[in-house]
Amino acid sequence: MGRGFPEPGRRDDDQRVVLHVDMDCFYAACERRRAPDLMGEPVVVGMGYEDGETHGAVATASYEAREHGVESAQPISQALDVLPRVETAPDDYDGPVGYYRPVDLKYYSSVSEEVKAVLHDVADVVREVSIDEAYLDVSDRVGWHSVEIFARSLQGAIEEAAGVPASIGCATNMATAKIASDHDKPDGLVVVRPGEERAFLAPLDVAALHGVGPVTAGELHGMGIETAGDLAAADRDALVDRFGERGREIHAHARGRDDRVVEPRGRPKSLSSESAFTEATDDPDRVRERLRTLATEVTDRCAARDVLYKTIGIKVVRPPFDVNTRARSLSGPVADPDLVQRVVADLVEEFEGQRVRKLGVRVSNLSFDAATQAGLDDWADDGTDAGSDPDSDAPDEFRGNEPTCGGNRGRTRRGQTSILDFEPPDSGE
Ligand code: TTP
Ligand code: MG
Repeated sequence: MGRGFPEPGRRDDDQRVVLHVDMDCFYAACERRRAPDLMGEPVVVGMGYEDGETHGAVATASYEAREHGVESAQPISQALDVLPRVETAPDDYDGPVGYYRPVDLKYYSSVSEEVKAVLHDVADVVREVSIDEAYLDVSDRVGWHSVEIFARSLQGAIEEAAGVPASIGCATNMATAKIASDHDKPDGLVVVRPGEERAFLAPLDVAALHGVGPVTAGELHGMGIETAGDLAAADRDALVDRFGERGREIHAHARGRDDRVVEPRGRPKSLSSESAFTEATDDPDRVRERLRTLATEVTDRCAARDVLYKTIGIKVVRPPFDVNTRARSLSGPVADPDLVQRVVADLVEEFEGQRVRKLGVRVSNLSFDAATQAGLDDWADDGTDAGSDPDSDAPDEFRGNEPTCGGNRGRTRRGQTSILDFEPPDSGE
């Protein structure tokens, strides 16, 4: 605070809610997703571990493997020394063994797409940073009073949709959120509330700070500045003398300040909303009403982002897990909420009288150029099953936002859990 009025179009820092999402041992988690037997086992993903090979490095290791000293970027020979392969460990060896897998970037990218789709569904401002990392500005979606439950729900939604675990850091700025996401891995959730930044960072080594690489960290240590707390308390002018403009920057980061705005990068492939009934219903009015609400949520988000869509779909889940998707495509992209409502109402007709547990609305084949909007009268009906639509994603890629576990998840007005239903922040926070 004390920085005067926020610039137009941007909030005061104390009101911003920035999340940093970083997947836990991502490549290893992907391997576990397709081979659940590996759950709880030491898994190493890397190259060069086959017999006869000598070169290669560890891409990542599960936390169980890390306990034995295996880590990213380590020569694979070193990993094999401390954690021999289960397949080739000598008969008389009774130490720990690891499950080694080669890097399959194509598969990890596809899992990453599923994760990113969830992120785009819960936040309008998403900055994709790498295959397993993104920043979200969710200031318009959640206030500090409910950020923890929002982030827990997001972890649940990612796990449900993509089958891999994430750690999340929440703070008023990017630099602090990133450190927070790393602070309690795996499955970590660390919330640094406004005003707590400096105290949270103080005990950490300066090397943990954004902008402090190994060389700078060494120089700072040489100056007697070991922790972020030391750096925050150091004389800023002396830092500027030594490191130039960067001295000012790292001093600010050590104090938990970072003025960077979360600039969006990376685009969603689809936008969807889902919600579950507390108990399955066959009441057509309730089903239609719920779909209207979901369709409005989705088209509002499209409008906010200037997104056009070519395919409109619904998902109908009958108890217990019978997932049905239906979709229709236009010949060209449009942005037409009324049309979405009509199509959705049309598509759900075949389910009339059936018991429904969960519903979803999705638009896909997105286009981000408003100038490309086509006429509305030129429909191409895909038939009823989205699976037959070559442009359509597989049904299990339908993005939801309903967390899987109850307990500490958010309850909404309509009685079901949904992380899109959080109130905007209190103005005072
Ligand atoms: P990270 O997020 O750095 O690591 P991680 O997700 O494996 O583990 P953590 O729980 O600590 O976040 O990197 C993401 C992926 O990038 C990782 O799974 C594998 C790949 N990677 C490499 O291939 N080489 C490397 O040196 C590092 C650091 C990562
Ligand atoms: Mg990671």
